[in-house]
Amino acid sequence: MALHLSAEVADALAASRPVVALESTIISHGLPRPRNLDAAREFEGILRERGVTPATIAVLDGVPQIGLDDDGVRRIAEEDLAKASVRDLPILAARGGSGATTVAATAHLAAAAGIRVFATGGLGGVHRGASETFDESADLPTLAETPITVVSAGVKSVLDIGATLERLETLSVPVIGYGTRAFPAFWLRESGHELDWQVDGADEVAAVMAARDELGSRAGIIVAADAAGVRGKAVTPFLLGYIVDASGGRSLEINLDLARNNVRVAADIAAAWVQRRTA
Ligand code: PSU
Ligand code: MN
Repeated sequence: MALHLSAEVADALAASRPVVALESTIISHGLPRPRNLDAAREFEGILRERGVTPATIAVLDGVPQIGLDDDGVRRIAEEDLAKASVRDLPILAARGGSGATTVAATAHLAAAAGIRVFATGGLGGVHRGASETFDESADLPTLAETPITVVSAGVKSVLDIGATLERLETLSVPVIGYGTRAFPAFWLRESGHELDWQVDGADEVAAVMAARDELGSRAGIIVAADAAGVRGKAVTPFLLGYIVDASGGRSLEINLDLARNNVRVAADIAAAWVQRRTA
């Protein structure tokens, strides 16, 4: 599939400068208008401030875009775009259609363009009741065969976290806590699931990425970051507050905080990766 790289992303990759991929489904389907447009610009701004080139990914008029211009960012925020996972990409391409890419589709396209680090909010995973419905996001099997490091605040809060972690184990996708051994439950810092591995900085993640390459693995790496979450005795008041305010407000701001933090962590990892490779 022909990809279109924005000039700044193509230049950054050619010059071995750090690049971080960003997904568009969180903008199109995960955040309300008009706040989503500010958020899309803000995520890009956080990267630029750190000297990292943002590559927001979407399919526009049949062409997978790796890096969007101002008009492209506006389109993913304002148009009613299809939610596009990996299986939808050839259909959109053949028909000249447009779509906002999920974690799976973003990871697939970013890796095809040579991008190694990706920041999102929460991953898809195994839905509750999946033993009956088989509803498991394509995010999981895609990360089993897509060499990219994804920074997330765990998985979407409505999912079966234990089952998702079991599937990631089966699929041989490393899951590493960033400064924590507790797998976050999106809004909450602790899901009750302990991870096997913790790293305490971006250099350590870059070292794992390098070792992954040397070992010939094709799997992605999930880095779980939790900085904005709620823990301990704050959990119950938080949940009550959330139930009172289920229309948005507080949960929206926490969603944004989590995503911002993931973008910052991804920026550090992308910089550490480039430094390691060019050292
Ligand atoms: N997490 C959220 N909001 C979202 C998503 C994840 O809190 O909108 C999106 C991501 O793009 C993820 C996708 O890849 O949902 C997974 O959807 P599905 O379960 O249909 O594969
Ligand atoms: Mn599904």
